Amino acid sequence: MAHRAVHILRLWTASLYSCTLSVSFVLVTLVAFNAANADDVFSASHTATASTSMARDLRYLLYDVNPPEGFNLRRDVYIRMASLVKTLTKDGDDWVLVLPPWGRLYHWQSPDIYQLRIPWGEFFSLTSLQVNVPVIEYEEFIAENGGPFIDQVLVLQNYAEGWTDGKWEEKVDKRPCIEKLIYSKDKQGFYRGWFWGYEETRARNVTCISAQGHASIMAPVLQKNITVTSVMLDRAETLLHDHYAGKDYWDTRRSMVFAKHLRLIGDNFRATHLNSTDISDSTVYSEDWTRMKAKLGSAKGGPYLGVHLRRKDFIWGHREDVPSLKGAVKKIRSLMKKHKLDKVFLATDADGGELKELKRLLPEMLRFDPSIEDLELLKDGGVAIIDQWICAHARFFIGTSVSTFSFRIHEEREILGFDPKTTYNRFCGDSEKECEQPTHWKIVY
Ligand SMILES: Nc1nc2c(ncn2[C@@H]2O[C@H](COP(=O)(O)OP(=O)(O)O)[C@@H](O)[C@H]2O)c(=O)[nH]1
Ligand SMILES: *[C@@H]1O[C@H](CO)[C@@H](O)[C@H](O)[C@H]1NC(C)=O
Ligand SMILES: *[C@@H]1O[C@H](CO)[C@@H](O)[C@H](O)[C@H]1NC(C)=O
Ligand SMILES: *[C@@H]1O[C@H](CO)[C@@H](O)[C@H](O)[C@H]1NC(C)=O
Repeated sequence: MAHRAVHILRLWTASLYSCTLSVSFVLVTLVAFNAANADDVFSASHTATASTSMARDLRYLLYDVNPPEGFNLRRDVYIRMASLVKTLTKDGDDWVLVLPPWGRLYHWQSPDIYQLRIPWGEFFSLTSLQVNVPVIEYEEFIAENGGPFIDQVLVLQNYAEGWTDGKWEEKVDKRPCIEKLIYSKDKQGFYRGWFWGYEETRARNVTCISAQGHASIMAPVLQKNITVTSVMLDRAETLLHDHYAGKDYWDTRRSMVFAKHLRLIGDNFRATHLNSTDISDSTVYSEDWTRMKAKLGSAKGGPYLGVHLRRKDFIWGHREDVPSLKGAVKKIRSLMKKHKLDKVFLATDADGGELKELKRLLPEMLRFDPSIEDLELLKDGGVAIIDQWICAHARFFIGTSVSTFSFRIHEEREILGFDPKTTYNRFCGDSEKECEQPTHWKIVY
């Protein structure tokens, strides 16, 4: 429990610091921030402690993802790992999923902000996640495990020979590592690696596994071949979904409730700038995700157009399916007119120069633009979530082609009960011939 207390203390200090320094959002929000986190932290700790003392053979599944992958693809990999844990526990074994701390993400570029070793509780509601599968934060794992040691790291990779005979089949085999290991042995014979910035973490053993198939293909390996207590799957994105958009997928997705303080800040922005409240917009949210079962078309949404305009690496490749700023603004204006909306909320990762140009082309656009003090508190991940939350409550939404950031907004709107016509829309490239619109994935309850 000790480090938990420290964690809470740290959050308090951060908040107080922010209050005195900045004209922060709303005091109420900050208080809620602490309450939400403290709540989550205690219950997580409680659950895990209870299970350790009772179960004889509690085992830990850790995982990490290819470093360049962004926040929202990582959220998708979580769903695959949760699915694997469900398979493992179905067979009567006691497994807990250790949440990989957030940090050093390629897109989190706000300068001079400490963004390392961020626990999941800062972005998601841990109590909500735990209703779905047993999860704990990494620091809790260290405490329960008696130190920063991971028994076995399995580096997942494809097959060196590719698909044999061009035929797809599900398989998993112990194989020599194809790429150079990003782990190295220290003087004591332990393996050192990135481990989310926890320099003191060590692995006792690292081996490579070629895997081709859905996440649960790893279950027999983890049950039979490997008997140690803690196993980490690195490059976990190698594994596919057990059943994309099936009930299990949606259960996990629905359990990924954003942390309350972030939702409150988003709601406050909606109320202040967009005349949008849950009651008037029919988007009433239940804290308990298992009770959220809104009928499609029941949500009305706030009187604004929600836009996710992905830039940066999406335009550097001169992709055909991404519009110019001019093209995007033209589409935004036409949608505002068509849906009789005079407000537009824009979420974007556009850089300084592009933002200036956007402001010139679309002076009335509203953005969530935190002060540096608020950014320190929320971090790039929190700001991204607030952007997504506001877009998720718009009467009409348009996103960017194949952006997982946009996909996660689609899902959030599906959960809230929006008519699919208002959700599954994307910008087309200026000269894109066949501009296929995103697929509607219905929730399976
Ligand atoms: N706040 C904010 N961040 C964004 C936005 N678009 C992209 N980003 C950042 O860029 C990252 C994009 O990576 P990812 O989430 O994997 O989505 P994808 O690359 O669009 O599929 C996000 O995680 C954010 O950090 C946006 O509209 N608002
Ligand atoms: C697991 O063990 C079985 C039986 O000993 C063996 O055939 C198989 O190759 C092993 N799989 C891996 C991935 O090590
Ligand atoms: C490392 O793990 C592999 C695969 O589980 C195992 O075959 C090997 O014996 C282990 N090495 C050590 C030194 O424990
Ligand atoms: C805000 O929305 C309500 C309906 O929900 C409407 O009656 C009111 O006129 C709106 N206020 C403004 C300032 O647009």
